[in-house]
Amino acid sequence: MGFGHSYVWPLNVITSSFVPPAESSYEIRCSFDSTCPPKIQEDHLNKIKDVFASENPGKIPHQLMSLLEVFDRFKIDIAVTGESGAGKSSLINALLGLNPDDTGAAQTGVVETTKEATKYQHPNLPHIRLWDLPGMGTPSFTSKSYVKTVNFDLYDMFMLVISERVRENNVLLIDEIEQRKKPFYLIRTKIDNDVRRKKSKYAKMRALDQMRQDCEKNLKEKNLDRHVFLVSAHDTEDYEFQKLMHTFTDDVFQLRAEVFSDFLDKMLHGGWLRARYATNHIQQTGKLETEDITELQNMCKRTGFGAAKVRDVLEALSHFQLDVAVLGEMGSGASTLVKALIGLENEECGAADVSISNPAMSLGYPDVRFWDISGIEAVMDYSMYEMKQGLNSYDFYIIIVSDRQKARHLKLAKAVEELRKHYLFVYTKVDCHLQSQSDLCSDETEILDELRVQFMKELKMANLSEQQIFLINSLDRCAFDFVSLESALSSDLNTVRASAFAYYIARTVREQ
Ligand SMILES: Nc1nc2c(ncn2[C@@H]2O[C@H](COP(=O)(O)OP(=O)(O)OP(=O)(O)O)[C@@H](O)[C@H]2O)c(=O)[nH]1
Ligand SMILES: [Mg+2]
Repeated sequence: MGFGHSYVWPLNVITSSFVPPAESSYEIRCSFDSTCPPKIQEDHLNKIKDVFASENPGKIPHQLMSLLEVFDRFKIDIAVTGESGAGKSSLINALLGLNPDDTGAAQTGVVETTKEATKYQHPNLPHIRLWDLPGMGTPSFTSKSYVKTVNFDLYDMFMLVISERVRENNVLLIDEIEQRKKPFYLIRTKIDNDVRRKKSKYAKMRALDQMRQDCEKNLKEKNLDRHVFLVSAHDTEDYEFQKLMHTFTDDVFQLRAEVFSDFLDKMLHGGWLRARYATNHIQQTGKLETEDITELQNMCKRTGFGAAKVRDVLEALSHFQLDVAVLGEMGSGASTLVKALIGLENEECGAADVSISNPAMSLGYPDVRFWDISGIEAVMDYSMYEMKQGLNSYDFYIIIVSDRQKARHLKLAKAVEELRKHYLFVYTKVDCHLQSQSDLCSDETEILDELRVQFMKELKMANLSEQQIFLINSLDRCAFDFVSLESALSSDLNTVRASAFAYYIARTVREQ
């Protein structure tokens, strides 16, 4: 019996696209019973159940983890290409969130600037390598030899950058990309230049419309349906730069999964020559280390995984929702913390709209559902077994430390550790703590350091493995440890995703 059945543990949750079933006890079951809403849509789940139907569920997590560990190290290469001076390097800087003068930024200029392909790592997309290619149509990179010289075969996707208008060279590049059956975006940049002198809103709209039509006409003539974005690398808040970023972030997991499964297909089922060619390509481009390729081959032999099965697994993974429980006492600030994490201001539209059975979701944490669970004091009398039962349907936990005397957070953390899952400690309303200590004549840093030291002592005494606490004020995301909380959370959620998925699949197969 989970404590959800005898206790109504208030579950306050915010906006989402998820619509819960209309059952009166839903919020109870969802907070403390292992029947959280499905983490994968039914069609994908059914597919994956078929894939593993004849498998011993006990072996599934290990099999999946060894596949996903290799997949996690798999990199893909995106080339930013176009004519000389089109604005390729400037676009790369905009994608990386850098100014041209920042360290690590791509060099930009009014004369031929990029002379060799240069690799850039996107800070939030660790598996993606962006390549700034030299421009086409200069004496060193003539239109005729360009594709061969920069070697288009090395890249998995292209961002074709054009400025002013679509020229013959651009059409040539489209043909070369198409011949290789690689995806691409057509990015019309320097839009700010084109609309600067347009006085009225109407004239501006008309110019934008004409530019879009010019790009689309060339694609339509070739029967191609590709994304077109009108952007300015100098004004990333305007035009379609944000749309480009979001589309790219959404597309890129799928693309990586396709490139990976395609490689497996060639390696496992392509015949000796194709397999050797594909393996060399993956090694030479550094998409995987040699040991990973060997591990992948052995794993496929051991488990009988083929490319089609891997494709289904990765497809299900791309739809998998991670559930994060934000646990705190009544009034500890759990709701405010959830709102801050998903980027809603307290008074913002949607923030006040707290319903009892929707998880909070945000673009900042794709495929993560935050469950706001306050009122933990009500369940502290329950046994460790019951507590674990209740917590088990979540994948990750943020434990709010509010009343240190009662040490409830320690008991919760113990339960999470016994489930072999991960959590973070957060001390909210640290600004109030500072105010209450203001008569001690210590400075702010001393008070905060003292708080951390005391807390570490408690953790040590309780024999807990977590060694960090984030001191935050949820109403001010720039203050105290909020930024480091966000980056620790992103990195932890990335780490737990694969194992949460593997165990969820095993559980689902076992239950069917
Ligand atoms: N107004 C405006 N100028 C831009 C934009 N993007 C690039 N530029 C300018 O265009 C010039 C060329 O930009 P780069 O980014 O160096 O172009 P590139 O395609 O990398 O050039 P090469 O490497 O020489 O082929 C620079 O002076 C940039 O400041 C934009 O969106 N708006
Ligand atoms: Mg350049």
